[in-house]
Amino acid sequence: MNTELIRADFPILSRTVYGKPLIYLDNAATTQKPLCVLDAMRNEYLNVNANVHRGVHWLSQQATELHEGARETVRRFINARSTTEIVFTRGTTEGLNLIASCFSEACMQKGDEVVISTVEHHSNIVPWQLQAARKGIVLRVIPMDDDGTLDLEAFRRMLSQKTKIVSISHVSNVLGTVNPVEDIIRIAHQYDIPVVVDGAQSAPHFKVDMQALDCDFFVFSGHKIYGPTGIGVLYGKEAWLDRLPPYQGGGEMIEHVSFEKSTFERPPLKFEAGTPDYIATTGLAKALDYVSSVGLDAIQKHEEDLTRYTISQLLQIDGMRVFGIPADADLTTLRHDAVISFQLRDIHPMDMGTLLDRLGIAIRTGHHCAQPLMDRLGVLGTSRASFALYNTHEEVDALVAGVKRVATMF
Ligand code: C6P
Repeated sequence: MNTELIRADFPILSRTVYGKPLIYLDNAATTQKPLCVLDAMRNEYLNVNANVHRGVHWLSQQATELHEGARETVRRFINARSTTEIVFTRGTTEGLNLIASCFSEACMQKGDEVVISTVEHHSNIVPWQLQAARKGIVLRVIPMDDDGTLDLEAFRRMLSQKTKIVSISHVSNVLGTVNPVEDIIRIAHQYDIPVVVDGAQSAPHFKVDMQALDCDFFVFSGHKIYGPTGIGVLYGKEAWLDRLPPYQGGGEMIEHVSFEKSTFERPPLKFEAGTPDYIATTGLAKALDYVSSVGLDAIQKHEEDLTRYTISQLLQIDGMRVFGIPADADLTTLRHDAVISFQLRDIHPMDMGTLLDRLGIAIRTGHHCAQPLMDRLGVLGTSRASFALYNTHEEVDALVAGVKRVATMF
């Protein structure tokens, strides 16, 4: 993988901040966009813009072709069986809200349980809590050990007749740990319990294959995979999508409407009320093609190299704690996603982030929308560096040098 060539596709990476080269290490929050994505979206506005699914006219047909072509690109990217299993959403958060709302309406009664885990992002906690308040459903939480490993035995013991669904992140956005979703899906399916996988932090970093994974739902965001903001994907097995009620009502999700009664389209349109962000779906498809052209295996290898290198360098600093790493971990083979959370002595993450920023280094600090996980770790927040395909070893060296410099200030 030629990182230099790749960086040329992302003009923002050559800008400076405070007169210093930008070192962008906040990719778990959002990634930068390659020119091809921006060009595709601009071209559609300039040359093809028309509402989709509605017009007999030429432009509308062209726009619809691009939009439905994007659905096929997504299908291929995650190896779903059919485009009917691909619902466009505004992002991971909307996908999870949709499932929590529609699933609990159709399939849950008071006292029924949903299983989540300690490492979940708020997006996979709060939507279920909203349903808990409305319907009296109960949240059960898989515990983790101090390294961030989920306790599968506790998970197994948690399952009962009352368990109606399991909703779990593929990769922790704080720890970078890759959760054993294959095991979780296999165990849940032994009890006929469907599983939702939050793929916000996995889909951008390694191959996800819906047919191999066999999860019932999978969600991710376009903006974390080099695509535009405001677009995301909900994959759902056809049988489940058929069974769930619509999420919102409006144009294009109906079959027939009268004042007495409406009937609905089949999935995916049933879940896509109103004019979709068809410019963003074009951008997303371009981003996925871009990722595929570089190759997810190459991206994964590059990011794993960077991650292992960063962890080993950080751990050489006195008083450094890196979260989500077993004490006896072999750093040369550690399976860890491109997210590293750390804490240096008692230096406040906000100070760390602010001082690194003055060196041109963008990291994220705080609770990362995972407050229950912060409680479990016994911290108020962490400093977090996260990588994308365009980051380099030189940038890691700058980060480590920056952290060491901050260390001397306290
Ligand atoms: N995490 C981060 O900096 P949206 O905002 O809908 O695109 O994604 C929500 C979301 C859901 N699940 C996981 C595992 C996530 O990491 C995120 C987004 C960002 O960690 C923003 S808080």
